[in-house]
Amino acid sequence: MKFDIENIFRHFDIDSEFVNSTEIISGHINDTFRIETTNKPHYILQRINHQVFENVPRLLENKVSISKHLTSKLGHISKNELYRKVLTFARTRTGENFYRDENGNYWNLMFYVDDCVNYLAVTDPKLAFEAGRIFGEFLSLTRDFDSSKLFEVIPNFHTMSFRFAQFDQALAGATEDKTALARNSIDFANSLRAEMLKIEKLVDQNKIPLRVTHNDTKISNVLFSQAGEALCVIDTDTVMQGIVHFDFGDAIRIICNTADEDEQDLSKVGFNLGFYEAFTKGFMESMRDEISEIEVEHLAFSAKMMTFIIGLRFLTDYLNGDVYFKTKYETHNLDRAKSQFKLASRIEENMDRMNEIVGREFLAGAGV
Ligand code: GN1
Ligand code: MG
Repeated sequence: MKFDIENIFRHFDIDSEFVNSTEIISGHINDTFRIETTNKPHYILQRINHQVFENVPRLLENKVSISKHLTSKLGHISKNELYRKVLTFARTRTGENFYRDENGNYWNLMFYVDDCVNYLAVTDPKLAFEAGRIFGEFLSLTRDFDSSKLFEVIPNFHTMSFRFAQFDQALAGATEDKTALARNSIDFANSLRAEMLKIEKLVDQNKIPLRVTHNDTKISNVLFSQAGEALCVIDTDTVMQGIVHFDFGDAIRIICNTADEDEQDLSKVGFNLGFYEAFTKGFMESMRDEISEIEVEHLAFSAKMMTFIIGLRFLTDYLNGDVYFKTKYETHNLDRAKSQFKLASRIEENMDRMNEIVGREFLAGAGV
């Protein structure tokens, strides 16, 4: 899709002039552009996909209120530092959080955080540690935000039974060709059904607390300083009420994968236990006092669960004819599903060690 970025930018209440724009291609859902202006700050302009997110104004309210909350919690740091640690949203000339163009597209504008680095994969345990610390910090800083006030931008986003129901429906309507090609993945998904529903049961029994969660904790959603310090968590589109397992598990899924999310050569898909250990250390540094024993007990398993659930969503989208995720070729979603399911198996092979590490890091420093 072609957009008149300069014209869209003009609707925001910004003094400096537009110089140029570059598209940032990484997410699967929205369209994102970096805008250079005559003065700093530069900006990030984003089109929020309103096919995926049905109520964009409410989504933006979530994002802005979470930023406000983080700002109030970090009130002690300088303004310049704050801009690097919390997403700052610009308003339109009419005072709104978003501009709606003549085609019905919703746009929002954020300050660009200068001089920072963003990774698609982790290559160093220090980065894994820092990512753990910052995702943990996001959870601990939002602990006193009433999560029931957040709008549910995508209902049942990480609800396993709901994702299975969507999968069952897609399977019932899929072509024979697709079903045949996806046979192994379909069988794998079905074989893990009971195991994958166990955390949801605990939530239903109120044994696991609900809190504010980010829900898309991939490593590319962390901004780092040049020196390797994690500064800021970005992409707060899916901030909603959730459980700690969503954020821990989804982060591990990306950080500890030795291959890309859509790797076709499954022999490359492995699990990096060293990065897992580093992430867990960082995470516990921020969360040790905020997390209960029952949550800790299932933390390692959450990596398998979150890897599985995205695999299931990719598989469902493949069977549905690729209506949700952006794809680059015909079997892209199926390849993503296979790759994620492979990773889920690799995680299972490491589960005993993963549980040991979580337990040890939880106790480290506690009560001493
Ligand atoms: C989507 O668009 P992006 O990359 O931020 C998806 C996440 C998936 C991710 C897989 C709203 O996120 O749930 O984990 O792709 N977001 C939505 O890479 O569905
Ligand atoms: Mg996202």
